[in-house]
Amino acid sequence: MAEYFKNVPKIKYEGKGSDNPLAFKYYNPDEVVAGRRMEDHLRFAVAYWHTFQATGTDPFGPVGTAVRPWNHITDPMDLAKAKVEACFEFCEKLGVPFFCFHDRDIAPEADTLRETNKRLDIIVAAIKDRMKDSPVKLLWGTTNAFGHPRFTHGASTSPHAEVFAYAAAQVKKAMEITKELGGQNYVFWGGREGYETLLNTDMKLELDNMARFLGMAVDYAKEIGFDGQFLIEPKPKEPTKHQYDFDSATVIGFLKTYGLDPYFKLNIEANHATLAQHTFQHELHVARINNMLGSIDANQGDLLLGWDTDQFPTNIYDTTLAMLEVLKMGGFTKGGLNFDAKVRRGSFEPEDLFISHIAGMDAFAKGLKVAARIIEDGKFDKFIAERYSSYTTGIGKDIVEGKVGFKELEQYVMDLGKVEIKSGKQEMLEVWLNSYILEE
Ligand code: XLS
Ligand code: NI
Ligand code: NI
Repeated sequence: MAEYFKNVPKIKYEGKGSDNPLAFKYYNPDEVVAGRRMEDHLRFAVAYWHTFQATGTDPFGPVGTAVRPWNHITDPMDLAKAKVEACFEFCEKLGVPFFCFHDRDIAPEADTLRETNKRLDIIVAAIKDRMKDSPVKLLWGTTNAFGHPRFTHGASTSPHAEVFAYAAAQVKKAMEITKELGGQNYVFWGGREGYETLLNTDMKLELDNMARFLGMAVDYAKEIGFDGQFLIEPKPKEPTKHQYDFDSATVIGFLKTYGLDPYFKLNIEANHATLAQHTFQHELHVARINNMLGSIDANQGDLLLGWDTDQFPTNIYDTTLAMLEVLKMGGFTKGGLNFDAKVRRGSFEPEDLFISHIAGMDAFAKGLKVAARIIEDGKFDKFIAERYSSYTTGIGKDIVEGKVGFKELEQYVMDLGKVEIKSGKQEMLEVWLNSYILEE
């Protein structure tokens, strides 16, 4: 078996003092935090598309910069097979337990779906074979129904019924292979499900069709006995100007409108949150309080750039606040932290693939430890409980218990005089947060 990353050894935990770029400073898989091993809390995944497919191009540099150990392979199927080997070697050396893929990442598309599916079957067999003697598993599979020109106007929201049919056939097959590989989730990211202008768009039909499509997916999962979790990944824009799955709140509303909410959870991506003018924590929180937080695409954007830069997550504030949400939901069950992130065009050496993942894993390990301490201390929870304590007695309790209406409330305040409110103490709380991050 060929070794692709010859200069990189198995990555080890060396602790805070280490300055070895190929070692973990915080991520120590067996360390127990809040009653669970770090590895089991974090459930990291490598994204096939960024790590094995991306070549370092950008809109101004169509020629890739990435130096990859498979760059000399020209036959597309040989290349696809080599990448399977490279993926398992990479995940095993990093100690990442999962990977994620789109159907078209693992096998190149052919002229007909029949031929394409044959190619997929060959690669799926190779993955299955490699899985036999590897701890690496599939976190989720998905479909690329946005890259091919047929999907220019969308997939399930295309104005062309044949495109809807094509997308359905593609998702059917992708669900089958995800099941075959033991995938724990199946993701729907609405590639081009959105629109550019209402001058040519029947939005109502497009939304109804998107719901019909998801309903068919639910039916087919039942039919083939796929028990993975279905996830929808919100994103407000890009590639279309108005993506239908704008943010957590929009997706939850959509699912409820069409009665699909029992079958789906959300896959929240940090960079999509900021594109929607929300924080990552906001998106996670909205999903969590609706019992819809399923999984996370762990990356970060650049607030000075208005697009999905998919950078590796290194911001400890964000990872801390994110892990707070994950711990508060009781931890991941089927989901995990998928690095939907790519190295910068300037970071073109193979080694950078390891360094960037290590950076993200350490940032989330640190975030996990800080979040666990915050929860254990309970200071923030106590502050919030106190802030809303007026709803636990008297008129507040009556409001919560539905015992009063406008008339009773008017009567209550009519002669009340001055109403006392308290400081929200935001800055004090921000200092608390800083202290936890700096001390842990
Ligand atoms: C694109 C999305 C995509 C999904 C999977 O912005 O993040 O990579 O995660 O289709
Ligand atoms: Ni994503
Ligand atoms: Ni994205």
